[in-house]
Amino acid sequence: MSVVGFDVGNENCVIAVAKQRGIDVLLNDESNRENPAMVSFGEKQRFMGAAAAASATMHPKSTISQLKRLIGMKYREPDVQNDLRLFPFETSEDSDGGIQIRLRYMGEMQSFSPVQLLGMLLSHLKQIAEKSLKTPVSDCVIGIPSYFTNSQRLAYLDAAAIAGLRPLRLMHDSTATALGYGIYKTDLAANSSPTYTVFIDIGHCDTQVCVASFESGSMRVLSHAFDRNLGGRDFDEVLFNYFAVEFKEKYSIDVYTNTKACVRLRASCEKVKKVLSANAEAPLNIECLMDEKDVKSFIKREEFEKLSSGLLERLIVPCQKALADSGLSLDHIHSVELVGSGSRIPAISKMLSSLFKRELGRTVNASECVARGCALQCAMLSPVFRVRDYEVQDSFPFSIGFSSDKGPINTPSNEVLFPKSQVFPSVKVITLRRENTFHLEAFYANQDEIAPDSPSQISSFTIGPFQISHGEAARVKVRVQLNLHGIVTIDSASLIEDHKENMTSEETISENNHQSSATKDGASDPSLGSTGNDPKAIKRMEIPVVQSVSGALTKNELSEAKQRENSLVEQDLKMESTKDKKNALESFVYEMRDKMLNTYRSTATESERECIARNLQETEEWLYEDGDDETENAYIEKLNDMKKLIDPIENRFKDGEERVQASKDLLKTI
Ligand code: ATP
Ligand code: K
Ligand code: MG
Repeated sequence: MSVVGFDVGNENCVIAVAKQRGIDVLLNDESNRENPAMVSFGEKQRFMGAAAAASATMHPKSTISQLKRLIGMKYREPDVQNDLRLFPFETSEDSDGGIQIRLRYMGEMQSFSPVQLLGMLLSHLKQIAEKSLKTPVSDCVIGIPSYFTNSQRLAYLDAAAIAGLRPLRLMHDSTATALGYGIYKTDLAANSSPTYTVFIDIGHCDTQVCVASFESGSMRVLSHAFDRNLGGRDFDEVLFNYFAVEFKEKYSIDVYTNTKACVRLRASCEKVKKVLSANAEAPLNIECLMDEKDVKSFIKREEFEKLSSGLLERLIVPCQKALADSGLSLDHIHSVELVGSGSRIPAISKMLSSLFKRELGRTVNASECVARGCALQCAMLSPVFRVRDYEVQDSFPFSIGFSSDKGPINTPSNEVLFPKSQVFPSVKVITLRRENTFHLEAFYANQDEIAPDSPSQISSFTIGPFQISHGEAARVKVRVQLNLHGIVTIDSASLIEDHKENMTSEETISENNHQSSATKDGASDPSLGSTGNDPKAIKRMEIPVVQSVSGALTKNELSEAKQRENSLVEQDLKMESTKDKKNALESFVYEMRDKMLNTYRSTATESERECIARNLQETEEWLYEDGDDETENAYIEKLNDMKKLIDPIENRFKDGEERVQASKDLLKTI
């Protein structure tokens, strides 16, 4: 069993694996360490990763990237609507308010959900890992942004299930980075005060900041902050708009009206941005961008920095927020680590360096740290691997409340069951008095913490039915868990028989944080099934709990999705093997043409040579015309027909060879 960590980015995916001597990043077929986060549909087959990126400009409307932006989201959320304006593919709203991506495949319009598409991408990453490790891959840890909501987390688990992966943990990207940083920090003395580090990850679409404290043998995340909508692509967009305006004047073309032109200009702007990271100016040349016009321009770094000053300023906000929420001041911070390839713009490190009043640290591998941290965490959670004890405490960035159908559940902190910055996984036990079946709702308690206009409900739970004795309301204990993935669940509900002195307590909440750290066995709690921390209570009976969550697939939907994936895989394989058969025929034609001219020249008769030459010519023409897109069998048949013509000559030639060899052997023995 292998131990794998996946960083699924909006632009790049990285796969890391834990081995006895350390963490390795896996290479793909092109020997690259980064895999484009893309899925592309050709006419009859899908392309993933690097192959998808290669087909992106050819199939702009059926190449999907930035899937993380859509996963677990509702169609009408403002962030989704903003993104959809930029994406070249077609979308629609499904009956549950979710997103459907519509594209042409196998000659008709087909719809796919973001979960289905992410499943394809994960399955591709899994294949790369399996090919490289030569063993099946299932257990893994997958990085996720800390700002992911419950439904985004659930959608990730569904996508992983479609791909046949079993995530031992969905891990916050920055926590993974911090783990990879901390576990090798052996210079921390056991009794000295903690070291505080700020991690800033600027990706393609987002910025995540976290403050972590490190002690010998443990780390703890103190705060997470983020800007969901600020990353490398926003800098591309600044350039895109700049050139779009320029080209309208200079060439009278409006790229906004042309999907393909938009895709190509955006890709070029990203390149310009990268060139500007190392050079004072960068050229931009695109042939035949639209209306058969070539465009030509250039931009200076100074100008780019001026255009992106608003973005640079916005970067300050999550940095300051993370620091404020950590309760630390700037003097406490030992180092600031900048990661994510979006941060390679020189103006960014300049600005952050002056904000934090220091040189930025360079300890961490900026593009691999998330995957490496995930692989480490997977090793720590996996039963097959031994890692030295190291405690990881993460904090949850949202407050979560619970209410019942009798109104809010009173807690000391006003409806909030898990306050913001709660260490998780975490279990809390709610005690309620009820006569019959009741409902509980989990929700985000502070709308300011989640995206604007994002739904605040998380899950609803039906608890019951149950029987009460003496016609009196019974005490029900409900164990609520914020689990290792950051997903809210109810583990169990039980009817409690209690002693008289406890009858006065109406609604209470007790903490049960045995498993607040994510070390081994983090997913199971030894006290599960007991009654929380109330020693006088005696459990009388388990009560059924039915959970209805928004965003998760039902069992049936999941198995349908897996089936659909299987048939897509089958079609891809069929096309791959068709391509192989076509290539085999093509090489046969070239090989035989050569052999007829050389090797078999004297073996074949003139009429044979003429006939075969004609056939080879016809087959070659067929391959370029009618036979360009044929079935696997058509290529096999053609090849067999050709072989039938050539076999007699080949046999005669072999016989001749054997006779020559035999006489040589005979000579030797004499
Ligand atoms: P996310 O974290 O948003 O999911 P990701 O992890 O895929 O995305 P990264 O791979 O960390 O993102 O960074 C990708 C971004 O980095 C892209 O916007 C890319 O253009 C940008 N980038 C890569 N190299 C450079 C460079 N040399 N200069 C500037 N930007 C760069
Ligand atoms: K990445
Ligand atoms: Mg990233």
